[in-house]
Amino acid sequence: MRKTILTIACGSMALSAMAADDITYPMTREMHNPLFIDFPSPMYGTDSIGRMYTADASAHVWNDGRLYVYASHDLEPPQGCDRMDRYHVFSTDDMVNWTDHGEILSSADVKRQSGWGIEGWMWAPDAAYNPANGKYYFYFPHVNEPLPWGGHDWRVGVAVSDHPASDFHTAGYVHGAPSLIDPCVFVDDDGQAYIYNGGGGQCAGGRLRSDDWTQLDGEMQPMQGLIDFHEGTWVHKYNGKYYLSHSDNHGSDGNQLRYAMSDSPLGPWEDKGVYVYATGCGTIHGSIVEYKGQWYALYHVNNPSGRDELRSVCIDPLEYNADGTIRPVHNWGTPSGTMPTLPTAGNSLTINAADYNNGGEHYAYHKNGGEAPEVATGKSGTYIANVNKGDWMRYSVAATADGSYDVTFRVIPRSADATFHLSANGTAVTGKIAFDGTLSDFAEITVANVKIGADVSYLDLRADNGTFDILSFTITPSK
Ligand code: FUB
Repeated sequence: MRKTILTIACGSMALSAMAADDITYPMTREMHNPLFIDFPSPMYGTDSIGRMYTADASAHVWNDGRLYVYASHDLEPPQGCDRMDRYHVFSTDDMVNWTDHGEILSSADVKRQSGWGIEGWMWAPDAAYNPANGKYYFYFPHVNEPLPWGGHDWRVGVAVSDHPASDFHTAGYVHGAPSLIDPCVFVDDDGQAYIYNGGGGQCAGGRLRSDDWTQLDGEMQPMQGLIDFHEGTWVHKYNGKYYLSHSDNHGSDGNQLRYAMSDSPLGPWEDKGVYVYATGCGTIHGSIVEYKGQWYALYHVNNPSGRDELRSVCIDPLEYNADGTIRPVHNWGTPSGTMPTLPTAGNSLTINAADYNNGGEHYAYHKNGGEAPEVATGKSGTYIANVNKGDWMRYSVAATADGSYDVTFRVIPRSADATFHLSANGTAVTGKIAFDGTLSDFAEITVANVKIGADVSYLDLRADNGTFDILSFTITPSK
């Protein structure tokens, strides 16, 4: 049996052995997806050090030639969104070595500097640079006060600095912006700055004053034409067209990133579909940026922690089609052998569970607790043992047409409550598959008429509950 424990190292010092006082910023490390996780971060309410969990990445390239990422900060141990109380900024000039510039703003700073806001509640931010005055603007959604009926009085706070990653000072908030989360600021080629915010199905946009990027020029208006908008607005421009990307309300395996296009920065918008499939994390929040001639998509996953309150930012190349539409971001890794095509009538395809994609925590497999899946060998062959709630394995496949398939899984349920499901491109294509009791050897269970679309690129086996071993699954066109 192979069992690999992933170690969390921080230079030569284990993170747990550090104290907050040991951290000196800026610090630079080589990073691969998921990003920033190996930077040390003070844990909530103590002096000890944990991992750096980040979400809601807003990426920008400023005129010093570096790519900057302004991110939300999830606190360990998991506190939930209400305890998010600070922001860090990260940057790179080679896409390999990333610098953590340290904390740039906290809810305590906001209260001290401008007298509003409560502790925590610092959600997805964005930043902008105004070449007319050389100032950097940091926009953040923050709760001014809880409302009596259980809602929140959200404001779009603004902090200003002469530097991209330090010395931000709160300048108040954008008066008149609706009480919504996730501000985004887009600066057009003519220098006009636009601001957006939104959540819970509402998205608004408007202009910032050309002489004061902390204030609105007129009122913000609802953005028209978006489909299934949830939150996380991001606006960018490519080849003269405007793109508004956002998370949706997709249920199984988490939210997805969708986008819409327009000839105007304030719409109306035409929805163009999904460009980042669900990753298993409840939320997703992205940005799109060009750096050194390559476009990138940023988003977050929960793979390193297995928890939606401890997220990690990822970055992957983004490609456009000739008509300006965006191809789904290829973040599902490379298959370990040849990539099988789904079978035609009269044929079947068996995929061994242990043949999950090569790659790593970003896209190929995930074992909750930071271990690699347990690959074991028995009389039936090589299988994956002790698959637990939150674990998943990914298999690249190709489909040539929309199809309906019967899928037979060979599984040993190790606990009576074991359930799992199959997903295609991040969408569940089966319900939760359950067993009657536990078993000592592999048993077959078949789910009939599983719909798999022609666009499918990968299948995920996702454990919903309990513990089971899995040997293989066979896909056969339904009769
Ligand atoms: O990070 C807190 C909230 O979760 C953000 O504001 C949303 O976009 C979602 O990612």
